[in-house]
Amino acid sequence: MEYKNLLLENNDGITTLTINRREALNSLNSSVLAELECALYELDLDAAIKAVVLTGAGDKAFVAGADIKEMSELSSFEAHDFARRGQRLMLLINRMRKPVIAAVNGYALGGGLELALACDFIYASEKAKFGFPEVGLGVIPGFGGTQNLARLIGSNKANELIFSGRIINAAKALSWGIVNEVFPADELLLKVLETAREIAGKGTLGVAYAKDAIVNGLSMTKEDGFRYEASLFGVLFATDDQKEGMGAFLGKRAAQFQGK
Ligand code: DAK
Repeated sequence: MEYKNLLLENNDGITTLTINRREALNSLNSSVLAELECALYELDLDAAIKAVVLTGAGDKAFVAGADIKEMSELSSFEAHDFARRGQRLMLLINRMRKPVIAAVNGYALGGGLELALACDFIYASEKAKFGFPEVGLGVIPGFGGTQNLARLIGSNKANELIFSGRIINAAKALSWGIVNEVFPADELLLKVLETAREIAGKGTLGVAYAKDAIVNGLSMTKEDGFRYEASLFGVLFATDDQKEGMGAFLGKRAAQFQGK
């Protein structure tokens, strides 16, 4: 499919998906949301793709939030549709079998931070900036931001960021545990791709099931989570990937996983 607002680049089983709306700091309008949903859905179905990197075009913004211009003119029905589309996208990233890594190269505000938080983890450039300006616009984060941020860093820090609408820099986001690592701007994509390649070399189904166990286990009691983990662990013993992984270890050779 042809995309107006996205750039896709595939290298060795890793797709870099770049949101490309520089004139509006890559902000999310309904057409970007629809394209992202479509692209991620297709990537999830593509057996050749092992990991996805999500980033923003240019050196200023990852995503500067929802498109305020478009949002300000929405009818109630359209706002409902916009919310459902955004929430579907965040849930899709959670449900995807492939890891999705956010490479935050500049502003990640509002819906942009929500998009990054929906990814499996975040690497950032030293120029990155994070915040939830929503309360200053008279609303609250609506694409899962209150839930994902509080689960990630605890409610005290999430409260401070969301109630104040303050914008924090990459160093602070690192110390608060929002991002895993910070790199100089010109190294960010290289470092993200390095990690993506490392993941892509592991058991495809192992990575998919580990993601499933973590994402779904978070909303379970610990005992239910343990039970769920044990079931997925057991299922993996019916796969070629498990036989290949353990066989390669015992045969002292590199494993070649097929994702089946
Ligand atoms: N939307 C539309 N256009 C935007 C934009 C945005 N979010 N952010 C920037 N732009 C546009 C600017 O209007 C400007 O366009 P022109 O004037 O050149 O035509 C261009 O991008 C460059 O921006 P600036 O000139 O402002 O650049 P600066 O370096 O001076 O400032 C900035 C950068 C990021 C600090 C500033 O642009 C800014 O404050 N942007 C807005 C940040 C923001 O408040 N974002 C929205 C957060 S609220 C929902 C669920 C979720 C959401 C909504 C609904 N439902 C459940 C219904 C999410 C809401 C949000 O994301």
